[in-house]
Amino acid sequence: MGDIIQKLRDISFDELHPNERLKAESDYLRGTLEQGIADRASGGVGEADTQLTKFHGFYQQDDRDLRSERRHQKLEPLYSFMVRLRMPGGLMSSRQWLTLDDIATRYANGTLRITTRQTFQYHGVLKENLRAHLKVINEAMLDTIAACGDVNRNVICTANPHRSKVHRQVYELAHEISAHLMPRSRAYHEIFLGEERVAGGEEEQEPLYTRHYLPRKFKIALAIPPENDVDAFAHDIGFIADSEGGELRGFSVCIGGGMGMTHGEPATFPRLSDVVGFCTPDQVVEVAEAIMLVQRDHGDRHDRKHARTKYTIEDHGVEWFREEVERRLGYALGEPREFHFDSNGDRYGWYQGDDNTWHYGLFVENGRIADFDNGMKLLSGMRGIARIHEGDIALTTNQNLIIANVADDKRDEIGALIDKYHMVKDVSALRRGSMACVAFPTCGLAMAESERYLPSLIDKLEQSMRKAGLADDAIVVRMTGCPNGCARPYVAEIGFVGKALGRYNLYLGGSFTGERLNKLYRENIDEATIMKELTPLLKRYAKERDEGEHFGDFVIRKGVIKETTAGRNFHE
Ligand code: SRM
Ligand code: SF4
Repeated sequence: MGDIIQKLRDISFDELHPNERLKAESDYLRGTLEQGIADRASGGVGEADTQLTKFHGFYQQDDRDLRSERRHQKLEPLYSFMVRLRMPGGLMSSRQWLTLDDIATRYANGTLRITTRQTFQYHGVLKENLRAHLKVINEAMLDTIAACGDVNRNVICTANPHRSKVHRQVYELAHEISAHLMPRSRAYHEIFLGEERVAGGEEEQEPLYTRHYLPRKFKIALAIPPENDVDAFAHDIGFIADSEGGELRGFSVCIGGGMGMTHGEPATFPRLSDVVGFCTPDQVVEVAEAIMLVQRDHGDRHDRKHARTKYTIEDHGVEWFREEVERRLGYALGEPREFHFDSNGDRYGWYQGDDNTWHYGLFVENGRIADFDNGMKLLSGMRGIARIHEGDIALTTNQNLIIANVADDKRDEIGALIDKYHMVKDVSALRRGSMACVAFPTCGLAMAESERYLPSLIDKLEQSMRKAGLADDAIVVRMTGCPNGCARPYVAEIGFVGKALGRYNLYLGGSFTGERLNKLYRENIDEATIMKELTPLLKRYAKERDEGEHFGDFVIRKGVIKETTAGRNFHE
């Protein structure tokens, strides 16, 4: 713990980002949250506490569709909270599903939102319902601790542990990493679950994080080749499983990935991680800890736009970072193993795992589970399924879900419910490979629509695809409402990044497997221009592609876009 305590004691908080004082003086994430939540005069909490709620897994938001109307009426913004679960590996029982579904209607906006990090978000939770909401989650043996904030976030892994022994082992390791890197402060239990406070010293309260926590969010993903559903290179740490004959041998270790950037600020950029070594399964938790602690002690605490691990690595060099990690570990990492990915998408429909049990992959457009006006009743349908399904339900990092380990005698019944509730539309491969972040109306940072808009843009792109003879072809398309990159758009073959209402930057040339960044192709364009740009390119792709060539590779081979070699030349 020495490095950070010493360093931060020597520096005045005035020299650091204001959030640093806030964290350190928050009494281990308590702040004035207790009072703020109890105060009924406002629907929100105090400014400082809005930062602290994140560490407990929820965000103060206001309805942006109503923001200006309420301002005109001299009313405070219509505050509510987005609540995010910590669910490493994204697995729950049917029983847990039913509980989570119940509180979506009771305390939130009646929908469940699968996120790109394999968990659920609730939107529209009012302050007076927060405690009750979190208590029910706790009773279901789940929590929201560290789902947001400057800590290690929800640990993600290739979906569905019931598929094979390796999937199970990797899932269990995701849980171990998550548990090990959890903040130890009891603030959450005291403020929201009514636990009595027991005084404790610094080491007791936060042995890993100290009262300073991390400079910024920190993310870990575990991938099982040939599937790169988690986009292993887009996170602070990526662990890529190496297995032989169904036995897990260890992980290639990747460090320094991240997506976020700011328009017009070339010092910010998405970056893919570097593969720096190998560790065995029993080393993976301590390796994750060592990497996180190097970042804790050397990450930038002045400028939050420069505070992720990717910038620490850019500033100090990847070799230096690896040596620091190895110094802490007391041993060198092994040689990375070879791996091969063939897609970063999900599997759909019925399929069998290694032990022949059945699983059903369900496409959920942009992760929103609701009963829609068009007759598709995902919420009611999943409720019906959860009532009879004795296995588990798994979430994916592509915002989809899997009805996992289905008993043989339940297959027909589940199939009938899928039909009854119109849960599966005839969806093109293009739509199945698409993903959009939340954006309006809840996201405070959105510059353009995303979840509410992408489906209609896909309608139009589907027409162009059909006309070009590409109706059955898969292209990875992702959209975000701002450059923060929540749907990992910079690794998509076609990426749309919001600039202003109705306007997007268009990125091309990511790989089908999530292993290459795309590049800016056109800036600040509207829908008509998007279609004008993409329609001829799709036609050309249909005519001139090589056998099996993916769209992202094609645009590079044809010189439409220059290849990126890593995050570093993203802006060139
Ligand atoms: Fe994100 C901030 C939603 C995954 C990069 N993200 C936000 C906030 C909380 C807006 C805010 O700070 O006020 C968004 C809430 C919107 C809402 O109304 O729900 C938000 N992020 C999401 C989700 C729900 C998108 C989705 O449609 O699924 C994802 C939740 C994941 C989870 O369960 O934990 C989500 N965010 C990501 C990812 C993808 C990933 O982690 O694999 C990224 C890019 C990877 C990375 O971190 O580099 C991502 N979110 C950001 C950033 C930019 C961070 C940066 O380094 O610059 C922000 C803004 C910030 O932190 O300042 C952000
Ligand atoms: Fe909001 Fe931007 Fe993230 Fe989309 S990418 S959810 S608009 S922060």
